[in-house]
Amino acid sequence: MSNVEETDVLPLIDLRGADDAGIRAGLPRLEASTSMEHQSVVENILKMVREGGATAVTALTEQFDGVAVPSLRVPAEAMANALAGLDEKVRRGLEVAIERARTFAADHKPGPTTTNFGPGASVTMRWEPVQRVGLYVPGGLAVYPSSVVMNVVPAQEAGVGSIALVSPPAKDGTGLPHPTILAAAQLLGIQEVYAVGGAQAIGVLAYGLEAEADAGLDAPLEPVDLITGPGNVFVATAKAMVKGEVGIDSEAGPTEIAIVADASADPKIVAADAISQAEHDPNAASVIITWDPQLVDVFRTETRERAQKTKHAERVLTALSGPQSGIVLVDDHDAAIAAANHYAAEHLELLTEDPEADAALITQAGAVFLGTYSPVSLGDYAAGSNHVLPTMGTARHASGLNVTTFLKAIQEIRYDRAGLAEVAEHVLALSSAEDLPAHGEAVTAREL
Ligand code: HSO
Ligand code: ZN
Repeated sequence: MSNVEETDVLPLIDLRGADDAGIRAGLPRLEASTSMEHQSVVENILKMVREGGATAVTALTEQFDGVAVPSLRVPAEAMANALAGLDEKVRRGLEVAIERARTFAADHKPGPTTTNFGPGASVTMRWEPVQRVGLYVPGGLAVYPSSVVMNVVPAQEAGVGSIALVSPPAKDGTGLPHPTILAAAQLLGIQEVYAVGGAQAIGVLAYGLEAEADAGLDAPLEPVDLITGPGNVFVATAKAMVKGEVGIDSEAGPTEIAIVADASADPKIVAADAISQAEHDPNAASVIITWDPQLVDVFRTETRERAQKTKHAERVLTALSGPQSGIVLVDDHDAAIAAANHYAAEHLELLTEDPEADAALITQAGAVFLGTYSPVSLGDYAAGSNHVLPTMGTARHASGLNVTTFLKAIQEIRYDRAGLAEVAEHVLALSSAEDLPAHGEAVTAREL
């Protein structure tokens, strides 16, 4: 693309003069990456889980994680030990995160509503929790006890009665998932935890497992109704494959942050926040949107200098200089808001003169962070909001994890004779228009 100037970090994406369609087309975006190769590997793994049960799962863990797992189900004692060994400050941090997430979630549990269409004619909508939820927690580089909180708390507040957690065994010789993951689960009262990761973990949740004492599974693992939680490309591919048989939250892509910033923004803060999300993944996206050409160099220089000094500089610099990141320069404030809406960021920060007024103009984003003192990393841990949010522009149609993710709506139809008589002729007209006369006859069969 000729309007992209390659630089070290945050390449300039000059969309000045572009119309609305041009702005949409010019925004930097990572291409979705699941290949045929991934699909055939995952298909095979799922088949092995279905056919080989717990023994096959243990063998797959040895093959892919290089870990021999003595007990697929994490023993209660190991859970208790993990919490006992948790650093006191981390425990307090998790407790505050849980408390805030719970207070927030409790506010969103919808009650039943009844709509009356006249005497003897009403429809009620009421909400019931998903019965059993499976939560995938990734291992490896990224160990996120905070994600355990973000997935479990809204499920619990929705009233989900049964939650199973799966996470790959750490390579520390214990055959157990990472201790902070176990500690977070224990803190939340989750007792059903399994040491399994990757596509095989998704298979286990979708199909269940029969008890197999030799594999450390004394009781059967019942299949779940809904799987949530992020994972690598194999996990995402497996989730897409079992979808339909079970519900899934979404296929989460790498983290992204967009920042609309004007001359009132402190460049140090713009840089720190852009770097904070780039820290997750070399494929993470950091996009700064501005209409002040003089700020391009200011933001870039500040970000470069800060990025070079950060602990995970290599990962961060890769993310910041990738084709998914950059500084988007547009003509004016309106165009900046339009760009933010088209981008539909997982996280959108408004570091502008009037973030409150700007927030009112935002129609597409996973979460919006208003002003200097609402950084994304606050939302990642302790704002009370959820950090599992739609990525890759899916905020156009999807929402962040919340209580309703774990609820189903049931519609109850309650008509009496007079209520049915009132509307019968319209049912008959429509059923004959669709050449489905038995539909109409089901109404006239009744004494009206
Ligand atoms: N920013 C990530 C969540 C996270 N950050 C977990 C730190 N730990 C996606 O929203
Ligand atoms: Zn984060």
